[in-house]
Amino acid sequence: MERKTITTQPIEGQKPGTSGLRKKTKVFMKPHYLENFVQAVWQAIDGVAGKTLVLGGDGRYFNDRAAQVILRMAAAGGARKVIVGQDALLSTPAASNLIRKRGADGGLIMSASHNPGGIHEDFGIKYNIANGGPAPAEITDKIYAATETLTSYDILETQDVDISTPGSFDLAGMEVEVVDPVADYLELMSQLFDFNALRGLFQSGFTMRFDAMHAITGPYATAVLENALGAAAGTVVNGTPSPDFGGGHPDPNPTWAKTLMDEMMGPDAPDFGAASDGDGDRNMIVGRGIYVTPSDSLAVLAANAHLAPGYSGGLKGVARSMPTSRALDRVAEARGLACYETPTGWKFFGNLLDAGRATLCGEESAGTGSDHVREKDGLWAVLLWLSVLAASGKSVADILAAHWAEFGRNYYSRHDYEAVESTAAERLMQALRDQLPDLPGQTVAGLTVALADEFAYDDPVDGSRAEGQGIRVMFDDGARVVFRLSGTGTVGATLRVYLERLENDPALQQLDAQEALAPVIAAAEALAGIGERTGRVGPDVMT
Ligand code: G16
Repeated sequence: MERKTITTQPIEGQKPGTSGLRKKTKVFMKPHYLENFVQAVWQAIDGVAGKTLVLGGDGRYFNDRAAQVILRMAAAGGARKVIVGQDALLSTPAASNLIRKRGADGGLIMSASHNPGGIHEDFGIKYNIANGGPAPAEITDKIYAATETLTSYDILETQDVDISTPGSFDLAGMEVEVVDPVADYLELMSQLFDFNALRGLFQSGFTMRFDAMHAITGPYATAVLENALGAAAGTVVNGTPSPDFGGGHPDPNPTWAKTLMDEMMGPDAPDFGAASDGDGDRNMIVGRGIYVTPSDSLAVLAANAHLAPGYSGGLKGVARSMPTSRALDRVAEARGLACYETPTGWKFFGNLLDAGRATLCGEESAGTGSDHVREKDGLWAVLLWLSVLAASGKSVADILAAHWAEFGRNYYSRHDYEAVESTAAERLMQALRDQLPDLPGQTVAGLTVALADEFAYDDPVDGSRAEGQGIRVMFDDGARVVFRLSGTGTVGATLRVYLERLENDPALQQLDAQEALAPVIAAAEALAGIGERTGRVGPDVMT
């Protein structure tokens, strides 16, 4: 075993996005690409020497190879210990839990989340800090700066280490502890939820389908739902993680989880359906015959969280990302809870959770979570829904109808235009920005603009400011459209258009969302000229 210093040079474009660095797998496989980025992480955290890190990923193509490189680089850098998931597997929430539980200094999670995997698809890596959450801008900026000046990295020259069995061993003075990826997470869930009540639900004949989409949540969902809670065998489908996610797109939304949607809308639908993404932090919730938007799911969970033991004392406050619908705000207002509006990106919730200002938070992008970890957590959201269903004895459709009758319905949808030519997308955003000062008072496709701005966030805990976080146009009837460019794509630009309209009349709360949103969709087109500027006739994905 020899510690080597390898000469390298900066590689362009290693700027972390909304959630770490995501690139085509083949880009990550290029000489020095991964190594440069990992060395930049070490530099950003003032060196890895003496530190304890957690390491794991969602099992996508290159996960196993990258883990070996990271272990050798951690050892070469003098790390004290790396806690690694067996076979280098860990879901994102499980990694967050391990960082917190073991008091680690941080962790590296190998995932491109919901992006497809495989040699021709995407790979990614993100650094999480000691609170278990994604690195804040202060650190990601340092990582990026380091990638621009690197001249060398340190790595151990040795054979691959065997991480296929739990246990500990020494790697050139660094301890490697291989852990069962599921055990600690299962324990945490059993503390937050009443497993006896949930077992009772399944014993009463309640049926469920969980689509793990060939991704990391399979082993977790099987252990929790089928083994611990007694759900029927076969409740979890596509439960074995595969390097290319079975050739699919592990994004739990009605477009990519179509098989589950079809089953849930069919004549023999189970009572409850759910899906999660590549790295297990996102969730999709579906009832028999009814899809629950992530924004509604967040609001329903906030209104009912007290039904689970982990939240029986009530919530300290709630938070949502700006583009997420304001259904949550209505619950917060009714219950007298503080409600925070943050930019897109889970990292912005970290300070609020750490400071005890919020207990529950969520995003329209199928992410919901609480202060139990510092990441969103797909399976946790499913267990909280099951807790609500068990305690209320109602169906998902009845829960939603009652929720809308009490709080109003925020019709909501996101339209995505993927792989748009970057310059065209930037121009579209700039044209919107240029219109902002003149918009208030104008009527656009029949809707009158009340307020228009580009969202900026001042963190109430550390005072940091994030600007340029999406363009929002509010109409005087309570409707809203938000335009943003995604920070997680790997090809061109993804334009996200977030559409929302409030309906307080229960007689009008059962419409199809696209139909109910038609006036807002028309206003968005009139404002942005999406068709003309992108050449697209319609969105690629509608959530
Ligand atoms: C990540 C972030 C989320 C964000 C989502 C979409 O999720 O953690 O906070 O909402 O991306 O971001 P964007 O709109 O910039 O693509 P994940 O599940 O991909 O890690």
